[in-house]
Amino acid sequence: MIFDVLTLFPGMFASPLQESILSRAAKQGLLQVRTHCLRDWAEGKHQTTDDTPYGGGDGMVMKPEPIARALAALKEQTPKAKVLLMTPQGTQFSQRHSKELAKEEGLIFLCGRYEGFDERIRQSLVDAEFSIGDYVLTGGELPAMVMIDAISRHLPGVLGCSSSAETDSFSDGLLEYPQYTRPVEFNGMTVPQILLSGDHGKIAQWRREQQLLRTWQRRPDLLRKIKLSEEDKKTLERLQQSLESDN
Ligand code: 4GX
Repeated sequence: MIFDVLTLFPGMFASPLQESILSRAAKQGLLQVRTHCLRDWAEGKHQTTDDTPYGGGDGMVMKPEPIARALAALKEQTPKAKVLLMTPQGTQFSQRHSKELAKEEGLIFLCGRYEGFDERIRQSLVDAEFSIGDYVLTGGELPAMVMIDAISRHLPGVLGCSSSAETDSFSDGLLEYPQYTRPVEFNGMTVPQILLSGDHGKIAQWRREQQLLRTWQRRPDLLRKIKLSEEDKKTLERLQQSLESDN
């Protein structure tokens, strides 16, 4: 998978992608992140990439021509690559999108600053627009990194065989069960007895219960989105009743 990133600040991408899992994956040739400075496609002595908005108003707008030239150059190398624009106005990026996008051969991330891009870029040269959440950032660079990270985990070999993207939180639409490691007692708190029992059937059952309970308590919106098995439904009802009788 080739990730091309078009940005005014390529330096922002160095450290997050040169650590840990993504760096190992890049060294193994499983993925490649190539950053490109938008300024390289700008013209004139000052290599200007932005200008004042027509109609007046605050801030600056990114000019269309440098972006169009940059995208044309990148598309020549990876003709099938999808162009993604990072913006608060985009579709909210989710685990489902990360899985779908991991099937592409290449992705080109367009990262904007200021008030964003000239509308004609979005109209003619962009395949999809994504937001990573309802808050305002200083630019599209961090959203691009978030998406590259989430997408990369689905590429074959990136996570290694011991952990898999398919057994994570969200893979079945539920939150994760709580985890414990040594010591058995920490600051007066002990590990649930069942995890020390060695009974793998009971442990699996307890973990499923915890997943259902946590999702119900913290993210009821997720529970409404998935289809639970009859057994899960019964478990959830039992947990809800036992909590009600506690109150
Ligand atoms: N999830 N930002 C983009 C500049 C901008 C404004 C309008 C295009 C249109 C963000 C987010 C985000 C701030 C990145 C504004 N670009 N992007 N930037 N949240 O807040 O994706």
